[in-house]
Amino acid sequence: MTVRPSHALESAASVPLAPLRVEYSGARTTDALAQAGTLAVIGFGDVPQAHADPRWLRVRLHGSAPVPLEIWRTSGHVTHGRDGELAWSSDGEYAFVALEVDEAAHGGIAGAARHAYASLARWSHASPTPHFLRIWNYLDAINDGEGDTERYRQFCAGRAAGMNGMFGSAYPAATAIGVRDGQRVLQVYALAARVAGCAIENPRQVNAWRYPRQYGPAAPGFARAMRAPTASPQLYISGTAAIVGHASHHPDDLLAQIDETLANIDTLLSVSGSTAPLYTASLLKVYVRHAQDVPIVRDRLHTRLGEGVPLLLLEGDICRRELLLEIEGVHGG
Ligand code: 3EB
Repeated sequence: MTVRPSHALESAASVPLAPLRVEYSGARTTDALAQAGTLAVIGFGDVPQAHADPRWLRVRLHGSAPVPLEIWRTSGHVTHGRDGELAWSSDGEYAFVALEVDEAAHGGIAGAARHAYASLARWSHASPTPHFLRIWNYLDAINDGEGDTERYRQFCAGRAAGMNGMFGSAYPAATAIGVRDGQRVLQVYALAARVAGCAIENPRQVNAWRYPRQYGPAAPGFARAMRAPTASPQLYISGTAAIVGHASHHPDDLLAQIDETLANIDTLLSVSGSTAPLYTASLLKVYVRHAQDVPIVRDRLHTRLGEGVPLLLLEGDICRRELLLEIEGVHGG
């Protein structure tokens, strides 16, 4: 073993990371897991959940056509394991960490969210990759319940309690989407890194963590995007919808919601300093509330962005009832 002088160890903290390679792939899960450098393989819908590998995760959302796998790859040597409820993998630069929390064991969705985030916080404190860049949240029946009892609002309250100030006002990028299979199991997974990223907010939108009280007792703790700690710019774009200021726009107009969402994402790209437009070097994951809207959304995105942008389209519920779609993505790297 080589003992490095301490100044080298100190400066290691500021050395940028190689970009994470993210792709949507028609590969088979087993083959994807067997490839060198695979940090995580995320399957959607009906893919068989036959893998005990902690890097494998199935999200309970369906597409109208066969949905590709999402594969994360690093250039380092990946190790993986389980730590209580947490499944993890890491190459020392990046980490994938995931958990599933049974709501009934925690008194409901708020308790489950609190438990999930407290678990992630505990994990990060002991990890060489303590900085969360991006977090995904999937919960059943997200719009059930009225007013402050709506399950999304309860989720936000529990998440805030579990985070317990760990992020200050520098939240990771995030997605929170509703599944519809009646399984009251909260699924949370995250990308963390050895070096912190830089949270990006959108001047067209009120910062989500400053949403006014009318949207629930606890504001959602996420940033609009996260600039990864990479030398070549890489941006993790949070779930983005037709919200301007803090209000939803175009409640009954799918095409206008798509265009407003793209305007929000374009603004994020320019704020982040990206010199490449969205239609290059991007992967987009699109959540659509109504199955019959999926082809319309696909066509509109092809018209606006060209056919070259990899799209992963899923049917899922957005956290506000009037929102018909949400788009997240990875840009650059
Ligand atoms: C919005 O802009 C739409 O609660 O983690 C998008 C991304 C949304 C993440 C979250 C919610 C979340 O408020 C909803």
